[in-house]
Amino acid sequence: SASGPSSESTPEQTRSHSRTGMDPDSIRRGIVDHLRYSIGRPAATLRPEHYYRALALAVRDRMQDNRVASTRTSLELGHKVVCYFSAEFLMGPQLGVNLLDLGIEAAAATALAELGQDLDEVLACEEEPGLGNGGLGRLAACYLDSLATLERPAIGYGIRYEYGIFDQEIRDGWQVEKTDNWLVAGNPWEIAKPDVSYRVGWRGYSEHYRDAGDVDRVRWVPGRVLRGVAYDTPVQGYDVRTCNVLTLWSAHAVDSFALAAFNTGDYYKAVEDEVNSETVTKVLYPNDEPEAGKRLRLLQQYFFVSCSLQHILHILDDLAGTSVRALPERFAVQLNDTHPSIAVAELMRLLVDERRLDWDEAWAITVATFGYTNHTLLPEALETWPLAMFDESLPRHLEIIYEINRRFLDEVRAAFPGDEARLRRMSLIGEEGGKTVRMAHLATVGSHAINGVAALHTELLEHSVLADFYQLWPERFGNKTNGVTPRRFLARANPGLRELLDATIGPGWLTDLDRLRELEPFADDPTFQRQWREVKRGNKARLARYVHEHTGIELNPDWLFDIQVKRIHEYKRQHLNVLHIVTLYHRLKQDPDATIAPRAFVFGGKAAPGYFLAKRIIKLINAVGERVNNDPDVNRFLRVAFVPNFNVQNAELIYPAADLSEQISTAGKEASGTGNMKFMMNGALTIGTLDGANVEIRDEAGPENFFLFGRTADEVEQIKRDGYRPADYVDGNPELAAVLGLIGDGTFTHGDTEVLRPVVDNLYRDDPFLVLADYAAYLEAQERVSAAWADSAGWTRMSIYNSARSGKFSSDRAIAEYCDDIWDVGPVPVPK
Ligand code: GLG
Repeated sequence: SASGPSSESTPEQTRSHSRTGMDPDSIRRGIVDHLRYSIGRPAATLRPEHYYRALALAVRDRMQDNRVASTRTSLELGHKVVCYFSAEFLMGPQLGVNLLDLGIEAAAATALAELGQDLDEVLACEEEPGLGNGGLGRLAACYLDSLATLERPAIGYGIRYEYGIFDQEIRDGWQVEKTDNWLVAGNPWEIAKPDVSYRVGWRGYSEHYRDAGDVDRVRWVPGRVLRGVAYDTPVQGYDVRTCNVLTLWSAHAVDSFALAAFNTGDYYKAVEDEVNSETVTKVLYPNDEPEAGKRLRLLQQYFFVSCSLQHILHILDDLAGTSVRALPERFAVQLNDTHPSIAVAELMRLLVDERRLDWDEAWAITVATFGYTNHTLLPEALETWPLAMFDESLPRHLEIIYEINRRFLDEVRAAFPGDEARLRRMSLIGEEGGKTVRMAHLATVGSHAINGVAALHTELLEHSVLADFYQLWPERFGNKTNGVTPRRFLARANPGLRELLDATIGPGWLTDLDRLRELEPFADDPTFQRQWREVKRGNKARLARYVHEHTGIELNPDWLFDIQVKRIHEYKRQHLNVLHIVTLYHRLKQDPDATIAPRAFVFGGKAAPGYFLAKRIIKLINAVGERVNNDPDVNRFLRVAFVPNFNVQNAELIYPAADLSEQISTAGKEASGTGNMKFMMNGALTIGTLDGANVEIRDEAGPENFFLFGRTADEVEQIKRDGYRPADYVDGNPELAAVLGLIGDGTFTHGDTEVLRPVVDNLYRDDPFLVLADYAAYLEAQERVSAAWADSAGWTRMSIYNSARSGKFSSDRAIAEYCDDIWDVGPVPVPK
């Protein structure tokens, strides 16, 4: 605190204390110091972005003090640490949440004001680190937030991509990708640790040798070696001293290699080696599903996993008297999807080849250390690597995987004698259509706990994709329904609601989200309802300004805001949403006297650059939007906006502005969803299928506060088994036929009948995600939405109930479950 040193403070602490105090004066001094010593520009040339960097550095200093205290407490006192391995961390802008977490938003605003700066303007200068594609990467970021807030020692381990997810521009209705050069202005949050550096091998061969004790051993002789360097970003908990860390690895050339080449005079060879090594962490793969067979992607995965495991073993070595055998007592490693699953083989290599443990002991340690979270059932998303490529890239790891597999299949054989088909299904090596290494199987066999991310998803996992493994080890499986952090997605994103909640139920809800239930008694209170609507209207006006600024489209904040933001994917069915819009357009055009409750449809999301149909769906949305927004017959009732470059920053404006949340994936395809939770917390009602966490959202909100439609996962499977014929649905529904006709006949594309043809043809001939089978039910549910919207008090009550009952979807609940059931890590309060 600013009031001065406590009695135990050393002189050194006293100094740092006053330098890093939390009052406006200390913060202002911190900013001024950093402007002078870290930014170093003449005062007359200082712009808001310089104040942003100076404030960020001043905030980071304060977090570093907490970080030092946290490390001391957790490591020296011998507490277990959670290590979250993830190829993606979609952290979002840092300054706002860090101010919130430290409780210094007002103090920072005052300090800046004294320097003639505006906090909001300074906040807007931050370039967000887009080191993730979507839900999976953002989940990792929410989990780091909750781990720190729940005072659990934790390290996030990942990759410091030089280019994150591409920036999306919309030109003539098409997505255009631009590289995301997020580091170009520097990143004030990270601390480079050139001394925290590990060598990572690649290619080469393995050989037998005799060690000093004349024991036969195997070692890997890599053909190439890179160096990983740690960059640490502090992760502050909310209203606690705990500050954890996100360690991201950056690839460099090994100095000695470069030197050797230089000495022989081949300077350019040396530089080239540096360039090649650095490509490993150059760019994030912009795909939800892995691109099978991309060697660089395997190298990225192995690179960060190897650095991270070496770092963990190094920390163990540094703890005097701690043997590597204590690994599972001191560290819990969670594999976020299969991307880091090569860790199972790498840890075995480190323990057996380098630490010389015997196989059985090493295996027991490995299984006790790892947990595996599965995030998808889509078959194309389950990672496999062509065997030949894997062998060439990681020859020693392939040998280890063979040995793991040999022992594992023996176990299966003992449990299910004579079941050859089962052995083939469960093997770590796939045989169908060219041999492959099955990474989901490796992760499953190497983990003591395996979880799905929503109740339905876990259930499907246990009975379809991983059914054989569930039958062998039912006790290893469990569900951990996803959650999202209310700090960013409620308090930061929705300051109006935050204030109303504080005033209505008092503080404390932000770390105990179940307390939102205390809103229920106010659900029908006219005064509270009016305040609730005012907050929502303010959020809608804020989004309308943003949309206007970025698209030129005008939205009326009094209309129903119907929003779908997420990756563009056939299974998420943005095109089903468009069919509804075109249906309304068609009805209004057919009948000049028709009126409907006015609606603003808002879309946002990126398509993987190589995903042809997803990019056509973006074009479809924009084409329909252009026509609708400019046609006076309909634009009194309908508007359609596509928000370019959906990211964490604009997401914070979008979720709080929604009246209606579109969660309309084909049942059985969306593992969980997390956007659905962010909308709910902010008082949106959901129109959705029984898919992913929608099921639990509906259970919590109450079925009367949720617009349900569509085939269930079982029905979807049944329809597919019976031979789905989408054309039958068109033949039986003249309105649907007319709607598809409008899309195909050039109505929305200035007469061009080719551009949207692939979307129509795909639906008519194939429709793998049952858009047409669910169309009628979707329209009927949308009618219920419109009817409910007409009753303002009724809608407001439902909106309040949705927020009030969203407590389950806090990432604090999810992380508490992981800590209790999988990691066995309790709170470690760091003294203030
Ligand atoms: C996946 C799934 C989402 C899930 C997310 C986090 O598709 O349904 O919510 O992980 O578990 N690739 C993803 O985003």
